[in-house]
Amino acid sequence: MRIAVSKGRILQEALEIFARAGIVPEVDPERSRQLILPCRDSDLELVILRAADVPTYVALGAAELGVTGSDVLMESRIAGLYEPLDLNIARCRLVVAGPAGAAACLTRPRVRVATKYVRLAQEFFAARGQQAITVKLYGSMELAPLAGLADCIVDLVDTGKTLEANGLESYQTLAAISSRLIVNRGAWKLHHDQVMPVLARLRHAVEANQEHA
Ligand code: PRT
Ligand code: MG
Repeated sequence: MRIAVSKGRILQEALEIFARAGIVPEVDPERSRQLILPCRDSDLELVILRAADVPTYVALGAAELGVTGSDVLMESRIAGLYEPLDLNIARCRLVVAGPAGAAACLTRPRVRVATKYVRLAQEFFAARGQQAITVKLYGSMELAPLAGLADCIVDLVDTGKTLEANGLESYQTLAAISSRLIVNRGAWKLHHDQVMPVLARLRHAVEANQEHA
């Protein structure tokens, strides 16, 4: 079976949980350029992907299992996936943020929002009865209000240091975020006897990880 894992900040914490579950790639994915990584003593292999590509691989069955952020899952809302386990890693919050002291934009009828999470931002402002004019960005969201591109941003915050360093503050939290194990629905049914033991090992590994945190 193949496990698709988000590269970047999720990867290191995911590898720690995998190691506890006895899932250990033969080469170090943080050093190697290999894209398919066979694991020791098993028929499992890891594929390392951009976060947003993980649900696509798993939904289409190119990987049976995957690990990605709940932010990615909420925004993409791809069908054909089960989400049986919260790995409780790469935790952060999805927030509306903007220049310090300018939270009044949350009360105006129209607001310009820069974000990678266009769908979630639209839904948030629509529920408040505000019209959101969204600008889709792929990175450095924090720059948008400073450059006059938007009134506010919808983005992830961990320590809050990036916001602070740029004179911004969080106005409101939309969701708590963590990484999730996802499983292809077909694999869940057809390969139940292969999926279940891996899920059980990962569940124990997550519990052990929590105890040592
Ligand atoms: O890099 P690439 O373009 O391939 O994709 P990516 O940027 O989406 O990947 P990467 O490696 O950044 O990982 C993203 C995933 O990690 C997200 O989908 C989340 O599930 C998770 N995650 C957890 C975070 C953070 N914490 C986080 N703090 N992703 C991004 N950030 C960024 C945030 O956007 C902001 O710019 O970190 C900055 C804020 O950090 P603080 O500590 O200053 O608040
Ligand atoms: Mg990144």
